[in-house]
Amino acid sequence: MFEKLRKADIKVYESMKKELRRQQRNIELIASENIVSLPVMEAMGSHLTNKYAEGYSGHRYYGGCEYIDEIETLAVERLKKLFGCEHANVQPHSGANANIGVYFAILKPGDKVMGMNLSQGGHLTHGSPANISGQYFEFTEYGIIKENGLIDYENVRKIAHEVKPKLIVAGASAYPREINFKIFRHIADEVGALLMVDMAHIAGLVAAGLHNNPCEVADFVTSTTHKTLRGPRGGIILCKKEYASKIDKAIFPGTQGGPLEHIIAAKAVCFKEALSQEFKEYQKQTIKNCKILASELINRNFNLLTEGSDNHLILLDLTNKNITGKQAEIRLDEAYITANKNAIPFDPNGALITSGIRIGTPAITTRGMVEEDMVIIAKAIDLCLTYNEIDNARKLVVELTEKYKIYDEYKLME
Ligand code: DSN
Repeated sequence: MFEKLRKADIKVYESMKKELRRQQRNIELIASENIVSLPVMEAMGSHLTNKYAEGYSGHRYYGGCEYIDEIETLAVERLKKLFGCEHANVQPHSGANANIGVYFAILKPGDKVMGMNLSQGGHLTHGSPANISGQYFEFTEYGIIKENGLIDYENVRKIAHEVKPKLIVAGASAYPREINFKIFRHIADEVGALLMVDMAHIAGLVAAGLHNNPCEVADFVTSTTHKTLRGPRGGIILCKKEYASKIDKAIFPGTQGGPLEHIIAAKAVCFKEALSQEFKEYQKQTIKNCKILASELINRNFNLLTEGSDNHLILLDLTNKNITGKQAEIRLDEAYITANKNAIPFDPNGALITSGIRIGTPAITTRGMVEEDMVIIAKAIDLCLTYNEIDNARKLVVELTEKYKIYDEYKLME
């Protein structure tokens, strides 16, 4: 594979090769990353990128879309089956575009919305002042209970009654516990608000039936397709039938032009994979691995937000380890462990330095790692962050990544 590229553009080829080696050499603990299958990659890297297909299946603004229609219809139908939803749009180029699409469909500039505070687990597109969401709409933040790190549902209710928002956004990027979407539905109903759930992080767990399904209660559900769902980089919107036309118009022509049909084909492949029993077993193992990693880290005197995890991610509070999140990220990287610094709630070090590290098990579980490997990973993290023994940690990492190769059987790049 990639032989033509090697001959045509050695610079790009060499950088891609180095990145593949990095992915093979490192333990990937970024909670929002995963490793796609070769069929997903093949669909992404295909001739479908040649085709313009503005519009939707059966109603395109270009000729020659009959096979594109087959593919996009397949993606939509599989997605509806996967999450049991009434309507699906597979065209958003990303999770951020999916969120903006929902806002554009139902809000006017200046409308009141509620979203989770970014430093307490939310996402930029849930009303951060740095994001279009925070600049065009009047967001009020809710957050967690300082003492236990759990979402403060009572405070969400109180704020909702005060603010009377048109829309409540639920969902998080760094929250290690199951979110009770039914409570959000009750609160939204009490104040006459619409409910949107951004399930990007947990979509794979929801698909496998291991997390309550927001499609049962929310008016709109958005997601990326590349995190726990293990598909190509992209976004989706699911909604009730009554909003189908508004949502479709908000994506095209509202906020996007031509859909990326090569990515939509890869989404269709990903949804087929996600409907399989093997995928359910993978998600179970992802959660199992996360629980073991959490308890091993607690045994090594690490503080975890909420003291554990129900899902695929852990948020480490490093304030007892005399190291910032930024320093920890660098030190882990030196030992070939990839993770990201993350603000902890009420972080004294701010968003650029931070006092936390977010880690997740989706990618290492795809790689085949199991419980006993989590013990080794916890030991390597401890060697880095508590004892600053980078060389010893790196040895443990290299042994593990040699054992669990990625794409090895495909000989992607020699
Ligand atoms: N940037 C993603 C994450 O890492 O969680 C969220 O979109």
